[in-house]
Amino acid sequence: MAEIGVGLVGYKFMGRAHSNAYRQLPRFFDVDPAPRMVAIAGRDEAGVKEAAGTLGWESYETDYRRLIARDDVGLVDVVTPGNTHREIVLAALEAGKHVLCEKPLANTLAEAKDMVAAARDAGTVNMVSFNYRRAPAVQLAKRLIEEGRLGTIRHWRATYLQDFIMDPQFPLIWRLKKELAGSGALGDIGAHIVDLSQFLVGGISEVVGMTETFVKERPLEEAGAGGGLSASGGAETGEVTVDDAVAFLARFQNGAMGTFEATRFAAGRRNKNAFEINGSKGSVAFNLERMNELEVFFVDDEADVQGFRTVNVTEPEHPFAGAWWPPGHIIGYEHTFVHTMKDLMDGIRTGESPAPTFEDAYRDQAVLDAVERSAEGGGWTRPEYGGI
Ligand code: SOE
Repeated sequence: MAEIGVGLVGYKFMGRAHSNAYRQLPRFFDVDPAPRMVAIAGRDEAGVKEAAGTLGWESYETDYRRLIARDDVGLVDVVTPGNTHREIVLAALEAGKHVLCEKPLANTLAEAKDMVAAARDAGTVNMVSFNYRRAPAVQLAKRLIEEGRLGTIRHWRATYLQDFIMDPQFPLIWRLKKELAGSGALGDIGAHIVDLSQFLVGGISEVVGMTETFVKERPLEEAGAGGGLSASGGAETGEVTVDDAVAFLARFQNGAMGTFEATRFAAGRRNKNAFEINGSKGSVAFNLERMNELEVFFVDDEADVQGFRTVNVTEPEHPFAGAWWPPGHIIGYEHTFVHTMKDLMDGIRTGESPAPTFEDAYRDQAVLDAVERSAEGGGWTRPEYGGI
């Protein structure tokens, strides 16, 4: 079996999720090439050295440029904060590597445009890790829509709800700084429901939205570590420069209506990514908290038994499901990354970039950009899809 050397840039949460996926992939799927976990890169040598051992990498680098320059690395996987995506991805493409980039592709539409152009020039395989597309239940929803089982799509209704920063004492981490994260809930979790909407329903012609930052000042991270006291003796604080929550309406190019909400202040909702699609012949509903299930309703069911029913998407004929366990033995969040890597390896074999490609992710970025412009007082705003 052929192998491809993988170089992973970043080793925190997404570094762990991607490392686990590379390690598990060849144990459950026939892949050619198979990923070889050659090197992981991070600036902090102690941290990345420990991560290499814990996560199963053959070696580590403290400079991503050295990782990209290695002849034994054919695929560069970027899981760093969004402000570094462009520079790392462009360097990897310039070096002729295949590239997987975590979502969102970039912090701005202009950065995303540069990355699409570089990917076209490089001619290698590119993909963005919008992992929820490859939950089997989401893949089943896609199949039902493509088979016409829902009829004409009328409504897309999605929420992505978290609550991890509700405490005003939660420190000013990188995700709360515009210069590092680009935006808050909008680009982090809103990006997921935008991508799912474009995957399942299609392109968006215009949006109107609003954002809110509920907690505008937070303790600096150093303050949390016992340092950084202000003159008055309290913990030093810094300004939150991104949104805590976003809500927007959308009109899809195919005439469907869309409602979107993403927040980090939904008390009790740890990671609830959920959508419902209503069509002229039926509906589907997905909830990541019940990831193995798809709620379905079809208008042509017999009248006396009409109603939403729950499909347990763990049968061999369901996408990806058969590779794991017998029916009814459920899978989890981490498996969506394994499925992403499976399709990436297939794409590297065929030379075809698997969706979502950089171009797909550019269209996601255009929607995020339009929502930001609308929220800044722009009213109904059109995504600038044409920039590429
Ligand atoms: C934090 O909101 C986060 O880790 C996102 O960045 C991921 O994309 C999402 O899958 C889980 O939550």
